[in-house]
Amino acid sequence: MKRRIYLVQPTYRDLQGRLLKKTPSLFTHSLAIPALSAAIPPTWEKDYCLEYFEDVNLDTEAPVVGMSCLGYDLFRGRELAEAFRKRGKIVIFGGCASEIWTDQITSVADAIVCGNPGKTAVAGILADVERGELAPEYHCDVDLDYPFDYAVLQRKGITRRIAFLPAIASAGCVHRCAFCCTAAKFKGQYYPRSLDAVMADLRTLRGITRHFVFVDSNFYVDREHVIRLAERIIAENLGLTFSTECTINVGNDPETLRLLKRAGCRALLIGIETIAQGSLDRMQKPFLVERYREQIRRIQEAGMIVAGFFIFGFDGDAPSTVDELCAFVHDLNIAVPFFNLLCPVPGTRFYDQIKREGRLLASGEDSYLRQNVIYGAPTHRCLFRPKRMSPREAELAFVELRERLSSFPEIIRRSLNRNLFTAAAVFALNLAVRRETRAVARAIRSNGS
Ligand code: B12
Ligand code: SF4
Repeated sequence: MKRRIYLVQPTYRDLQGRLLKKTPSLFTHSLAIPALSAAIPPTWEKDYCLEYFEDVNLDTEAPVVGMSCLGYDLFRGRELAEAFRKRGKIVIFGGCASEIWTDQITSVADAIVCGNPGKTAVAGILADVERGELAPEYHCDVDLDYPFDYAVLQRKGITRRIAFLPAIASAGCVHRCAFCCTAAKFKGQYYPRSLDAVMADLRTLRGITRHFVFVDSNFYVDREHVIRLAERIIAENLGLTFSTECTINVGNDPETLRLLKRAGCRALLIGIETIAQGSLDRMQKPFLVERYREQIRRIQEAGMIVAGFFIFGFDGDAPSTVDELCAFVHDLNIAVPFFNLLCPVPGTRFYDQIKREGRLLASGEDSYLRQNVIYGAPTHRCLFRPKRMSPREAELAFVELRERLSSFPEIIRRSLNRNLFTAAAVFALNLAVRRETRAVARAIRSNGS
């Protein structure tokens, strides 16, 4: 058989069946295909399709298709898999959604790959394909210890449509928050990536951009790893700036904060989630709300801005919680507040709990497709019954919250910053959040639950 593989990352369909494509630009991009591409043995030819930017070639000459799905793109992946299989192709699925939502794809997948297969595992799977002995499931270790193939993102002007190119320094997370897909996939395991591989990627990035984002689920798990990485970035003087997502306990660590700043870190994206301790405890996120103010202040004093990921709709939340959240974001000068409505994602412990309690409203694929008003839009439909408000009240309060936080006076106040580049970046990100908010508000108001 011909040794050729077609690597596809599908886009999303919205509820009207439209494929979401090309606009708006993306904040960042997944590293799945650049990682896989670099892991394919040199004896195999490879083609790519990042469907958000380009059209899928169903008539590819490649006999094998690698389908990578991270979220609700899984449904589009399933549709494409059916079409490929009708044409006699072998379809192998992987990615976070494929892994934790397997029942959606078993009927269309020749194989489902769990984990992060490196060069050896990928070569093994492809050898099984050649022998005609492909197994229905592969459970691989996490191997990201090799440089990735960024050329995948450099085709067809794609990099120009990504605000911050991605890099990664670790996978997984030691925590097991009940709502989180990373917890569902990694179950409390954390894997630092080899620093040689990370640095090789940063050198590649330096030839393409000056600003990137570490897309680790939680950058601040292994303090020594973070410190050694920061020291290597400083020693190589790459002239890159970056942001990254991590837990708030980094605010207890002034030494690491100082090093991160020197290494080029300009923003930390913190999973704050809620300002109600009870809600945090019920989700098993092990942090103390009473320390938030001090921790956020320390990060800001170290010279980095704090962007916050929040969730609305916890059992302790009511429409009146909106006032408290707006005051918190305002008082603590959170540079970019990202709010999602709590979502029971299949595979998570929160999903199992809500289902057990008879509070699940999601009735299948369509419920999740309703989240796709624009590409990568925030989760904004209430797919379960919260305790202190109706699902409709939760959605309307969520829209009010986002609208209040994305008013122009709020955005301008948040963007004022000594550094011109940072101020411009914060303003642009807030504008993007405002655009999403308007699309979400239209969708919610025009379509009651
Ligand atoms: C970049 C990113 C995005 C980008 C994606 C843009 C794009 N077009 O690529 C944006 C910002 C748009 C985005 C949006 C969303 N995301 Co997102 N995102 C990520 C993020 C931060 C990085 C992904 C990445 O590069 N990982 C690193 C690579 C190396 O790992 P990987 O993707 O798992 O791929 C490896 C393996 O899975 C495997 N693999 C993958 N594909 C394949 C295919 C084959 C054939 C094989 C063999 C193996 C294989 O090999 C790869 C290499 O090791 C992850 C968190 C994370 N760190 O993974 C969240 C994450 C994937 N996102 C998540 C979520 C929840 C969302 C949103 C729903 C959030 C929201 N509503 O606000 C939306 C999705 C919107 C939707 N409608 O579905 C969840 C999981 C989603 C899920 N399963 O439902 C994650 C895990 C974050 C989290 N902890 O909750 N996201
Ligand atoms: S700390 Fe963040 S990445 Fe880790 S399990 Fe909790 S929500 Fe997920």
